[in-house]
Amino acid sequence: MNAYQNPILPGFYPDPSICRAGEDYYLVNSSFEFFPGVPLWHSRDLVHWERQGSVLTRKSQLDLVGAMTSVGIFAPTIREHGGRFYMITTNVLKFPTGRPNFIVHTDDINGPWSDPVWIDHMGIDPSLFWDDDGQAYYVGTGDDPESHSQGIVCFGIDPETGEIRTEKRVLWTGSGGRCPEGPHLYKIHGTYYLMIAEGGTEYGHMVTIARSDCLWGPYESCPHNPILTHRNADQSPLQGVGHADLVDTPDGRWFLVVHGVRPSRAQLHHIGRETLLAPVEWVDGWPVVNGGRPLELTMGEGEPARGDMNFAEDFSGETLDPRWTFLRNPVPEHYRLGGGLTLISGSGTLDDYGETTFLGVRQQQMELTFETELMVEGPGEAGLSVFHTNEHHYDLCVSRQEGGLGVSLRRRAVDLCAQSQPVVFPGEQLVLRVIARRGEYVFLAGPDAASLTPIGTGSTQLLSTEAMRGTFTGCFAALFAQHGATARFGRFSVTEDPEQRQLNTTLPAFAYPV
Ligand code: 6LW
Repeated sequence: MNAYQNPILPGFYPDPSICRAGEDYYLVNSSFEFFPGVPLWHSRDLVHWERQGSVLTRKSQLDLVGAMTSVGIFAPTIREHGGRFYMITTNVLKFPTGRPNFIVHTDDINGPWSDPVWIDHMGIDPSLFWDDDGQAYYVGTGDDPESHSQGIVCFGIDPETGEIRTEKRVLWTGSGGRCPEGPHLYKIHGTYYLMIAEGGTEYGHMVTIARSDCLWGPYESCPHNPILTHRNADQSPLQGVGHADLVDTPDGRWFLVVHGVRPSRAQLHHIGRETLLAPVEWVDGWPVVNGGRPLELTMGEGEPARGDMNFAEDFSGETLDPRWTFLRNPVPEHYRLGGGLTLISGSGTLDDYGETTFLGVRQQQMELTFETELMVEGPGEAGLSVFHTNEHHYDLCVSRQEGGLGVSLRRRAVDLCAQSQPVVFPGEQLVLRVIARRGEYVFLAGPDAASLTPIGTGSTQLLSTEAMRGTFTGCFAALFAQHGATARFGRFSVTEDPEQRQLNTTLPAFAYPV
């Protein structure tokens, strides 16, 4: 394989699952409280991925009303069987119903997916497997949502109805790491392989595997488990590597997709868990990942292929690019396209779990520039936010003031909130710019892009996952309107200039600050 750059999907694209149909690869990620849910990707070469929209695009498939941070959609699995695509996942908001896990399907990968069928099983990280006789099986964590120690549970299932067809049995409890989860079951060369994640999704994350001649076990743990981990690769720019899914190529080679994080410095990461790719070889009936070595940002020899991070939107189309994401289910009347994008405040704000008017794109690299142009009417405020959770966001807030438009920087980190005095610019329109750097965000505003005034800075440290409580997402650059404002956004752009690109692709190994 030619050289390529990891992550293959930079930014908040965690818990990757992959399948192949002929020469086409499809990949999905978890999406938590963001809508639409479960990003869907297509590739012909495993390196270049094109966004194909999302799997869960309707409220009947994905109800996120009141969703708090990092609830909603957990790890999905995508599989193709008999020409039909299936996606199985968990909406953790449905735990009180006793049926949080569900399957949707489609016969046309470009078309809409079905409404869910719900499964009478608690636990997370469901996956589907079809045996040679056509019987489908569910694997996932056990029934007790409080306990991860039960291991990986399996049962026969009807994937069209969600009906459970066999008793539930534990297949494997893992190699000894905490949180055995994220299982995928395969039959390869007549042997059943159960690959899972262990160690938790943080810095002790691992990929482990076991095999058996019989679906129900007993499963034998691979003698060189974990087959992939960076838990001791403390100098690597990639950390927390785990939660993998295997795929073969039409010519018989093997790869896995897995997620990892790129910390900005030791033990701090803010742009989310990102999808990585690794080559796999089979030795003595066991998979060996990347020759047993840690993964690199640049894999293989030569100049790596890497996607372009630049994106420019003038909101002149009738639909939005699939990268645009809402926070929870959108209220459609609050988003209007036509001669720009009009955002109308909802009853929620960036600080709560309500009907928040929010339209964001993932921050896919540490060094990027975001820019927008807006006009604001009415009371309240609108602007550009660097948003990680409702408790962790930095917002350039624009409001009408005597003499023009006022801009202030509001930085919220849990119960600390600092808002700068507004800088007032005469005129009706403002340009807002955020320069994202590894350690800080720089916020600027002004009447046009050529004359911007610094408004303030904010550290990336306080928007890092490690400053939060058990969160699974990453930073967005988001347009918003709240507290009664109506705002018209004329354009939005993400740029990565050559210097930023250089910094993004040659992240230093850690010189750990002591
Ligand atoms: C997911 C679990 C995990 O369900 O994190 O990293 C959880 N692995 O498998 C949320 O993404």
